[in-house]
Amino acid sequence: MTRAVCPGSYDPPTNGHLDIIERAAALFDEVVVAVMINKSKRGLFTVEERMDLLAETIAHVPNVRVDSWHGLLVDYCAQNDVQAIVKGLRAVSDFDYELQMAQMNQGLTGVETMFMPTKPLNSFLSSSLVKEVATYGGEVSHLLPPNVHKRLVQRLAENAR
Ligand code: COD
Repeated sequence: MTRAVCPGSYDPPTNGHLDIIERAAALFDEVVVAVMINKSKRGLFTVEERMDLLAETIAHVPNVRVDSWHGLLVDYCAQNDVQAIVKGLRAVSDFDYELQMAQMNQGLTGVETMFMPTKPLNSFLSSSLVKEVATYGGEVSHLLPPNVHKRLVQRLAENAR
């Protein structure tokens, strides 16, 4: 059985994330979407909320499940029999940092990273830009799964009170 992980912050998940997860699911027997916990970074959504959003978003893909992890990604892979890390690449700027992480991870435990080019439609798309645009009232519904958009609008309204 081949198992891959799509790790990330997912604060919140975007159409770019969803596309990579769906395409990875077509290549591996099982894909785990791992919300990586960074205790020094306070997100707009809690880890549990992100996991719920992801689970709703990928409910139509049977071989995908959601998990979370605090610590090194390579340790998650070793403890969960994960053979490959799948990352989406938006631009050359992503590649610089992603290459470093892939080489570090490969050196640590031998786990391989596979890069998947994003669809051109999603190449400018990041969780942080979406949050910034939405905070100032910009239209982002076309960039997010509908459940995520709904929760984002709610959360920004709660925070503005
Ligand atoms: N199109 C396609 N793919 C995309 C898009 C898009 N528009 N946006 C994001 N992605 C992909 C990228 O592959 C990205 O890596 C992934 O989705 C997740 O994106 P984010 O923004 O949610 O998450 P990041 O980039 O903050 O995640 C970084 C990690 C948490 C994966 C990384 O820091 C990590 O592995 N941390 C664990 C600790 C560790 O092991 N550190 C040592 C690393 S060598």
